[in-house]
Amino acid sequence: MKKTVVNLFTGFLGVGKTTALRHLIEHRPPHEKWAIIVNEFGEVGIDGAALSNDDMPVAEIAGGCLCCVAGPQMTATVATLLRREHPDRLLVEASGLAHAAGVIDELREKPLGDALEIGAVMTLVDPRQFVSDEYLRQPLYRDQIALADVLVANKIDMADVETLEAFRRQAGMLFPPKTLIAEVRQGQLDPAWLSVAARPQPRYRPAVPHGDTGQWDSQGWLFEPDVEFDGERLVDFFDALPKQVPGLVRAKGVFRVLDSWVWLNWAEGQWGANQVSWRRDSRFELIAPNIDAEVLGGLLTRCRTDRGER
Ligand SMILES: Nc1nc2c(ncn2[C@@H]2O[C@H](COP(=O)(O)OP(=O)(O)O)[C@@H](O)[C@H]2O)c(=O)[nH]1
Ligand SMILES: [Mg+2]
Repeated sequence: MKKTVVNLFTGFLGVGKTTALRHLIEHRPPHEKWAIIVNEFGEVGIDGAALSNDDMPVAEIAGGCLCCVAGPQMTATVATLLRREHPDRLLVEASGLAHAAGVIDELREKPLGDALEIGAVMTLVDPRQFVSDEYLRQPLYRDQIALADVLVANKIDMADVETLEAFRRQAGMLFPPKTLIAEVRQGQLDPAWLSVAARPQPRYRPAVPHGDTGQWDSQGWLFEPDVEFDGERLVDFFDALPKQVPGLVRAKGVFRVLDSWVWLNWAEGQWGANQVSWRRDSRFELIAPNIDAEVLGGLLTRCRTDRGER
Protein backbone atom coordinates (compact mmCIF):
# COMPACT_ATOMS: atom_id res chain seq x y z
CA MET A 1 0.00 0.00 0.00
CA LYS A 2 1.14 3.55 -0.69
CA LYS A 3 2.74 5.16 2.34
CA THR A 4 1.52 8.43 3.80
CA VAL A 5 4.20 11.11 3.65
CA VAL A 6 4.66 13.00 6.92
CA ASN A 7 5.92 16.56 7.06
CA LEU A 8 6.86 17.76 10.50
CA PHE A 9 6.62 21.49 11.22
CA THR A 10 8.82 22.81 13.97
CA GLY A 11 9.84 26.22 15.21
CA PHE A 12 9.76 28.36 18.29
CA LEU A 13 6.51 29.41 19.99
CA GLY A 14 4.72 32.02 17.91
CA VAL A 15 6.99 31.85 14.86
CA GLY A 16 4.06 31.19 12.50
CA LYS A 17 3.63 27.41 12.18
CA THR A 18 -0.17 27.42 12.41
CA THR A 19 -0.29 30.41 10.05
CA ALA A 20 1.82 28.41 7.57
CA LEU A 21 -0.47 25.39 7.85
CA ARG A 22 -3.50 27.60 7.20
CA HIS A 23 -1.80 28.96 4.09
CA LEU A 24 -0.79 25.50 2.86
CA ILE A 25 -4.28 24.08 3.40
CA GLU A 26 -5.65 26.88 1.22
CA HIS A 27 -3.11 26.09 -1.52
CA ARG A 28 -3.23 22.31 -1.31
CA PRO A 29 -2.94 20.48 -4.66
CA PRO A 30 -6.56 19.44 -5.25
CA HIS A 31 -5.71 15.82 -6.05
CA GLU A 32 -3.89 15.26 -2.72
CA LYS A 33 -5.66 14.12 0.41
CA TRP A 34 -4.21 15.69 3.56
CA ALA A 35 -4.67 15.29 7.28
CA ILE A 36 -3.36 17.55 10.04
CA ILE A 37 -2.15 16.90 13.57
CA VAL A 38 -1.42 19.76 15.94
CA ASN A 39 0.23 19.51 19.30
CA GLU A 40 0.03 22.12 21.99
CA PHE A 41 1.76 22.88 25.21
CA GLY A 42 -1.42 23.83 27.03
CA GLU A 43 -4.56 21.89 27.81
CA VAL A 44 -7.36 23.51 25.82
CA GLY A 45 -5.88 23.56 22.30
CA ILE A 46 -6.34 26.64 20.16
CA ASP A 47 -4.50 25.69 16.96
CA GLY A 48 -6.88 22.84 16.13
CA ALA A 49 -9.70 25.39 16.28
CA ALA A 50 -7.76 27.85 14.14
CA LEU A 51 -7.11 25.16 11.52
CA SER A 52 -10.52 23.52 11.50
CA ASN A 53 -12.09 23.37 8.07
CA ASP A 54 -14.66 21.31 6.22
CA ASP A 55 -12.36 19.53 3.78
CA MET A 56 -9.75 17.95 5.94
CA PRO A 57 -9.40 16.03 9.19
CA VAL A 58 -7.60 17.93 11.95
CA ALA A 59 -6.62 16.03 15.08
CA GLU A 60 -5.31 17.68 18.18
CA ILE A 61 -2.94 16.48 20.87
CA ALA A 62 -2.97 18.88 23.78
CA GLY A 63 -1.18 18.92 27.06
CA GLY A 64 2.53 18.50 26.60
CA CYS A 65 5.54 17.90 24.48
CA LEU A 66 4.75 15.56 21.56
CA CYS A 67 7.71 13.30 22.01
CA CYS A 68 7.29 12.52 25.70
CA VAL A 69 4.07 13.34 27.58
CA ALA A 70 2.01 13.11 24.45
CA GLY A 71 4.04 10.38 22.70
CA PRO A 72 1.71 7.42 23.17
CA GLN A 73 -1.26 9.65 22.44
CA MET A 74 0.38 10.75 19.21
CA THR A 75 0.92 7.15 18.10
CA ALA A 76 -2.72 6.32 18.74
CA THR A 77 -3.97 9.50 17.06
CA VAL A 78 -1.84 8.99 13.96
CA ALA A 79 -2.82 5.30 13.69
CA THR A 80 -6.53 6.20 13.88
CA LEU A 81 -6.16 8.96 11.27
CA LEU A 82 -4.33 6.67 8.87
CA ARG A 83 -6.88 3.90 9.23
CA ARG A 84 -9.89 6.17 8.77
CA GLU A 85 -8.65 8.64 6.18
CA HIS A 86 -5.77 7.08 4.23
CA PRO A 87 -4.28 10.52 3.56
CA ASP A 88 -1.52 11.03 0.98
CA ARG A 89 0.13 13.49 3.29
CA LEU A 90 0.11 14.13 7.02
CA LEU A 91 1.20 17.54 8.30
CA VAL A 92 2.25 17.55 11.96
CA GLU A 93 2.68 20.80 13.87
CA ALA A 94 4.88 20.16 16.89
CA SER A 95 4.39 22.53 19.80
CA GLY A 96 7.15 25.10 19.88
CA LEU A 97 8.59 23.28 22.85
CA ALA A 98 8.65 19.74 21.50
CA HIS A 99 11.81 17.82 20.82
CA ALA A 100 11.10 17.56 17.13
CA ALA A 101 13.70 14.85 16.62
CA GLY A 102 12.02 12.66 19.23
CA VAL A 103 8.77 13.04 17.31
CA ILE A 104 10.43 11.74 14.16
CA ASP A 105 11.75 8.72 16.04
CA GLU A 106 8.26 8.02 17.29
CA LEU A 107 6.85 8.21 13.76
CA ARG A 108 9.55 5.91 12.38
CA GLU A 109 8.95 3.18 14.91
CA LYS A 110 6.59 0.26 14.50
CA PRO A 111 3.65 0.14 14.02
CA LEU A 112 3.54 3.62 12.43
CA GLY A 113 6.82 3.31 10.55
CA ASP A 114 5.37 0.73 8.17
CA ALA A 115 2.64 3.07 7.00
CA LEU A 116 4.61 6.33 6.97
CA GLU A 117 7.37 7.87 4.92
CA ILE A 118 9.22 10.68 6.68
CA GLY A 119 9.16 13.64 4.30
CA ALA A 120 10.91 16.98 4.51
CA VAL A 121 11.07 18.60 7.93
CA MET A 122 9.99 22.24 7.77
CA THR A 123 11.57 24.45 10.40
CA LEU A 124 10.33 28.01 10.70
CA VAL A 125 12.48 30.66 12.30
CA ASP A 126 12.07 34.31 13.04
CA PRO A 127 15.24 35.80 11.53
CA ARG A 128 15.52 38.19 14.51
CA GLN A 129 15.81 35.14 16.79
CA PHE A 130 17.92 33.11 14.39
CA VAL A 131 20.73 35.68 14.43
CA SER A 132 20.70 36.16 18.20
CA ASP A 133 23.06 34.26 20.49
CA GLU A 134 20.39 34.03 23.17
CA TYR A 135 18.32 31.68 21.00
CA LEU A 136 21.20 29.78 19.45
CA ARG A 137 22.40 28.83 22.91
CA GLN A 138 19.15 26.94 23.61
CA PRO A 139 19.47 23.21 22.81
CA LEU A 140 15.81 22.95 21.79
CA TYR A 141 16.23 25.75 19.27
CA ARG A 142 19.42 24.25 17.88
CA ASP A 143 17.74 20.83 17.57
CA GLN A 144 14.94 22.35 15.50
CA ILE A 145 17.39 24.03 13.15
CA ALA A 146 19.61 20.96 12.84
CA LEU A 147 16.61 18.85 11.89
CA ALA A 148 15.35 21.09 9.09
CA ASP A 149 15.39 20.02 5.47
CA VAL A 150 13.60 23.23 4.59
CA LEU A 151 14.59 26.24 6.70
CA VAL A 152 12.11 29.08 6.36
CA ALA A 153 12.56 32.57 7.73
CA ASN A 154 9.05 33.83 8.47
CA LYS A 155 8.02 37.33 9.66
CA ILE A 156 10.55 38.95 7.33
CA ASP A 157 8.39 42.06 7.48
CA MET A 158 9.63 42.47 11.06
CA ALA A 159 13.34 42.12 10.29
CA ASP A 160 15.66 44.86 9.02
CA VAL A 161 18.02 44.48 6.08
CA GLU A 162 21.06 43.67 8.24
CA THR A 163 19.18 40.93 10.09
CA LEU A 164 18.09 39.33 6.83
CA GLU A 165 21.63 39.48 5.47
CA ALA A 166 22.92 37.85 8.65
CA PHE A 167 20.21 35.18 8.36
CA ARG A 168 21.28 34.34 4.77
CA ARG A 169 24.93 34.23 5.73
CA GLN A 170 24.46 32.02 8.80
CA ALA A 171 21.82 29.76 7.25
CA GLY A 172 24.05 29.23 4.21
CA MET A 173 26.91 28.06 6.44
CA LEU A 174 24.92 25.36 8.25
CA PHE A 175 26.28 21.87 7.94
CA PRO A 176 24.99 19.58 6.59
CA PRO A 177 23.54 22.11 4.14
CA LYS A 178 19.77 22.57 4.02
CA THR A 179 17.89 21.32 0.98
CA LEU A 180 16.10 24.66 0.77
CA ILE A 181 16.35 28.01 2.53
CA ALA A 182 13.52 30.47 2.04
CA GLU A 183 12.20 33.80 3.30
CA VAL A 184 8.47 34.45 3.61
CA ARG A 185 5.89 36.49 5.45
CA GLN A 186 2.56 35.28 6.85
CA GLY A 187 3.63 31.65 6.56
CA GLN A 188 3.37 31.73 2.76
CA LEU A 189 5.18 28.46 2.12
CA ASP A 190 5.02 26.96 -1.36
CA PRO A 191 3.28 23.54 -1.21
CA ALA A 192 6.01 22.23 -3.55
CA TRP A 193 8.51 22.60 -0.70
CA LEU A 194 6.78 19.75 1.13
CA SER A 195 8.11 17.39 -1.54
CA VAL A 196 11.78 18.33 -1.49
CA ALA A 197 14.18 15.53 -0.61
CA ALA A 198 14.37 14.70 3.09
CA ARG A 199 17.78 13.83 4.48
CA PRO A 200 17.97 10.62 6.44
CA GLN A 201 17.64 11.65 10.07
CA PRO A 202 20.02 10.14 12.60
CA ARG A 203 18.41 8.61 15.66
CA TYR A 204 17.75 11.16 18.30
CA ARG A 205 19.65 11.46 21.52
CA PRO A 206 18.18 14.25 23.65
CA ALA A 207 20.68 16.98 24.45
CA VAL A 208 18.60 18.06 27.41
CA PRO A 209 16.36 16.08 29.72
CA HIS A 210 12.63 16.30 29.09
CA GLY A 211 10.61 18.58 31.25
CA ASP A 212 13.08 21.43 30.91
CA THR A 213 10.15 23.71 30.23
CA GLY A 214 9.16 23.67 33.88
CA GLN A 215 9.87 27.38 34.12
CA TRP A 216 6.54 28.04 32.42
CA ASP A 217 2.98 27.56 33.41
CA SER A 218 -0.04 27.42 31.12
CA GLN A 219 -3.69 28.04 31.75
CA GLY A 220 -6.74 27.65 29.52
CA TRP A 221 -10.37 28.76 29.59
CA LEU A 222 -13.39 27.41 27.70
CA PHE A 223 -16.70 29.20 27.10
CA GLU A 224 -19.99 27.80 25.88
CA PRO A 225 -20.78 28.33 22.17
CA ASP A 226 -23.57 30.81 22.92
CA VAL A 227 -21.26 33.17 24.82
CA GLU A 228 -20.45 36.20 22.66
CA PHE A 229 -17.46 38.45 23.05
CA ASP A 230 -17.17 42.13 22.32
CA GLY A 231 -14.47 42.91 19.74
CA GLU A 232 -13.40 46.20 21.31
CA ARG A 233 -13.18 44.74 24.79
CA LEU A 234 -11.04 41.89 23.45
CA VAL A 235 -8.73 44.42 21.80
CA ASP A 236 -8.33 46.21 25.13
CA PHE A 237 -7.77 42.88 26.89
CA PHE A 238 -5.00 41.84 24.48
CA ASP A 239 -3.44 45.32 24.62
CA ALA A 240 -3.26 45.12 28.41
CA LEU A 241 -2.05 41.50 28.59
CA PRO A 242 1.72 42.12 28.74
CA LYS A 243 1.15 44.47 31.67
CA GLN A 244 -1.23 42.08 33.42
CA VAL A 245 1.04 39.06 32.99
CA PRO A 246 4.72 39.76 33.62
CA GLY A 247 6.99 37.64 31.45
CA LEU A 248 4.13 36.63 29.13
CA VAL A 249 5.43 34.08 26.61
CA ARG A 250 2.39 33.42 24.44
CA ALA A 251 -1.36 34.02 24.47
CA LYS A 252 -3.96 32.91 22.00
CA GLY A 253 -7.62 32.19 21.66
CA VAL A 254 -10.58 31.72 19.39
CA PHE A 255 -13.57 33.89 20.30
CA ARG A 256 -17.10 34.23 19.08
CA VAL A 257 -17.57 37.87 18.10
CA LEU A 258 -21.09 38.49 16.77
CA ASP A 259 -21.73 35.50 14.54
CA SER A 260 -18.21 34.78 13.42
CA TRP A 261 -15.15 33.47 15.20
CA VAL A 262 -11.77 35.23 15.39
CA TRP A 263 -8.38 33.77 16.22
CA LEU A 264 -6.43 36.18 18.42
CA ASN A 265 -2.77 35.73 19.03
CA TRP A 266 -0.08 37.39 21.09
CA ALA A 267 3.57 36.52 20.44
CA GLU A 268 6.81 38.47 20.77
CA GLY A 269 5.20 41.71 21.86
CA GLN A 270 2.82 41.78 18.93
CA TRP A 271 -0.73 40.62 18.50
CA GLY A 272 -2.92 39.84 15.52
CA ALA A 273 -6.41 38.70 14.56
CA ASN A 274 -7.70 36.40 11.81
CA GLN A 275 -11.10 35.02 10.85
CA VAL A 276 -11.47 31.27 11.26
CA SER A 277 -14.15 28.80 10.23
CA TRP A 278 -14.34 27.27 13.72
CA ARG A 279 -17.95 27.53 14.93
CA ARG A 280 -17.93 25.87 18.31
CA ASP A 281 -16.92 27.18 21.74
CA SER A 282 -14.68 30.12 22.57
CA ARG A 283 -11.36 29.34 24.22
CA PHE A 284 -8.28 31.14 25.43
CA GLU A 285 -4.89 30.06 26.61
CA LEU A 286 -1.65 31.59 27.77
CA ILE A 287 1.86 30.60 28.71
CA ALA A 288 3.82 32.58 31.30
CA PRO A 289 6.08 32.04 34.30
CA ASN A 290 3.26 32.83 36.75
CA ILE A 291 -0.42 33.07 35.99
CA ASP A 292 -3.06 34.53 38.28
CA ALA A 293 -5.98 32.55 36.89
CA GLU A 294 -8.57 34.32 39.00
CA VAL A 295 -7.65 37.83 37.90
CA LEU A 296 -7.37 36.85 34.24
CA GLY A 297 -10.58 34.87 34.31
CA GLY A 298 -12.32 37.96 35.65
CA LEU A 299 -10.88 40.17 32.92
CA LEU A 300 -11.88 37.67 30.24
CA THR A 301 -15.41 37.45 31.55
CA ARG A 302 -15.67 41.22 31.27
CA CYS A 303 -14.91 40.93 27.53
CA ARG A 304 -18.23 39.18 26.98
CA THR A 305 -21.01 41.19 25.38
CA ASP A 306 -23.93 42.18 27.50
CA ARG A 307 -25.95 39.86 25.27
CA GLY A 308 -23.69 36.95 26.18
CA GLU A 309 -24.24 37.59 29.86
CA ARG A 310 -27.97 37.18 29.69
N1 LIG B 1 4.27 40.38 11.46
C1 LIG B 1 4.06 39.12 11.14
N2 LIG B 1 3.27 38.35 11.94
C2 LIG B 1 3.09 37.06 11.56
C3 LIG B 1 3.68 36.51 10.39
N3 LIG B 1 3.33 35.19 10.32
C4 LIG B 1 2.54 34.94 11.40
N4 LIG B 1 2.38 36.06 12.16
C5 LIG B 1 1.61 36.21 13.41
O1 LIG B 1 2.34 35.60 14.48
C6 LIG B 1 1.42 35.09 15.46
C7 LIG B 1 1.73 33.65 15.81
O2 LIG B 1 1.48 32.83 14.70
P1 LIG B 1 1.16 31.26 14.83
O3 LIG B 1 0.97 30.76 13.42
O4 LIG B 1 0.07 31.01 15.80
O5 LIG B 1 2.53 30.70 15.43
P2 LIG B 1 2.89 29.24 15.99
O6 LIG B 1 2.87 29.35 17.48
O7 LIG B 1 4.26 28.98 15.45
O8 LIG B 1 1.87 28.30 15.44
C8 LIG B 1 0.04 35.30 14.86
O9 LIG B 1 -0.53 36.47 15.39
C9 LIG B 1 0.30 35.47 13.38
O10 LIG B 1 -0.71 36.22 12.73
C10 LIG B 1 4.50 37.35 9.57
O11 LIG B 1 5.08 36.96 8.54
N5 LIG B 1 4.65 38.65 10.01
MG1 LIG C 1 0.68 26.91 16.47
